[in-house]
Amino acid sequence: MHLEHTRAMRPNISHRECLGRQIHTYLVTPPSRPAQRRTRLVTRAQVESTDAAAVIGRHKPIYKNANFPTDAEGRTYHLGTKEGEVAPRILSVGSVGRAQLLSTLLDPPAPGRPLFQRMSSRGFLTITGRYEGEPVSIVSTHMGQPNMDFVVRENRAVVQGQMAIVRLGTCGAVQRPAKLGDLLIATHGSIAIRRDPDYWTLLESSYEPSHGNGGGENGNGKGSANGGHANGANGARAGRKPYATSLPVPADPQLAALLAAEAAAVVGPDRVVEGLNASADSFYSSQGRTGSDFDDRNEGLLGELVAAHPDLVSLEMETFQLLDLARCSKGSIKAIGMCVALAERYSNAFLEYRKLEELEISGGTAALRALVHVPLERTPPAATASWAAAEAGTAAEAEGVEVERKVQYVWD
Ligand code: R1P
Repeated sequence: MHLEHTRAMRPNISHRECLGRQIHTYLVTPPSRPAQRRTRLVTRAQVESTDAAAVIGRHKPIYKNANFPTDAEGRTYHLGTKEGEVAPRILSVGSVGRAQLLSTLLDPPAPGRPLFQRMSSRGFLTITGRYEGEPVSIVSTHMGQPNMDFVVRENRAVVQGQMAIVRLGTCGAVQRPAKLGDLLIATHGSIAIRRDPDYWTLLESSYEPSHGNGGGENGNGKGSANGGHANGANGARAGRKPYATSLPVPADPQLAALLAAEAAAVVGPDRVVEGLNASADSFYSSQGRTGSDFDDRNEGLLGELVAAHPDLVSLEMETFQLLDLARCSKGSIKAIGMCVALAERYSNAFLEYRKLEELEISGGTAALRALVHVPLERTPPAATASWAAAEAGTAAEAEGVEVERKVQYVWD
């Protein structure tokens, strides 16, 4: 049995219009069993929860460059945007719903010119418009550091000149004075917390370093002259902890100061706390959440973090990656993270969820104001002159396709 697709719509209907309708698909059995042919309906939700291009049989893009894939139009592989669709000032938010909510803060678009919106096949939503007259984009980034990596690198590739990126997320407040509903700003930068699976591997009595390189603190894990493999495992285990923390990476001080001032203006200074952030590689074990289903060995993690970092205020999952990439961007990205404290990890309290929307609006207002007021250099550093567009041009030319290089900016 295979799945065949037909479109129950006008031939020239757009893909976006198509998402608003029910799309007929046909399950086709072998010709010997035509009686079992039947029709089913695919709802909009089903289309959006999968690769829509695959569902409706749309032509798949061709990617030529495995190093940095873009299609012939210059659209990036995961975010699906191209030069002209993303502003140099970006508000990165966790969820699609938050992106849509905060898009209501943007300047009203001109009649007949709705805000630019693009949802990629991977579910990254980009909304571009203006705030106080300045072009800005709001990008739903989803969860975790790998997704922040996509957002920073793929947006960097389609934007000319210097960029500013502010993350507005939710987080746990790690210690007082941070409390429920506060806006916590990573002015002191961010550390990363990573679970170290080698810790558990080295606990296994059957482990022998010859299966790998031993991964020990001393690097070779091959054991000593008197110990062979067993001592190698012991040596690798010595001093090892189940969770590793990085050194802090800094935030942009100018953007941090602007954001703190704007946040204080919106919610009042007593509800803004600046300090160090920690981005964990998971929501549960690496943030010190405990349970009996798994051997996580994290009961003391929060206490150790607070003891080692008295200025630690927030615990979440993305800011470290944003700041680390900004730090490595050769001066081309200014970045900062701010989060609404959704939970108090020290008291175990959780915010009433109905209050979140108002806090997102407050945080979003402060973030957008900081974004449009931070000065950016317009002259692009050589390394940031629209990498994706150049790659797309190369791919298209290789196919003999004429390349239109003039960029149309969606906010013009
Ligand atoms: C976990 O629930 C998610 O919420 C926090 C964490 O960093 C993680 O992404 O941020 P967002 O609300 O921005 O998604």
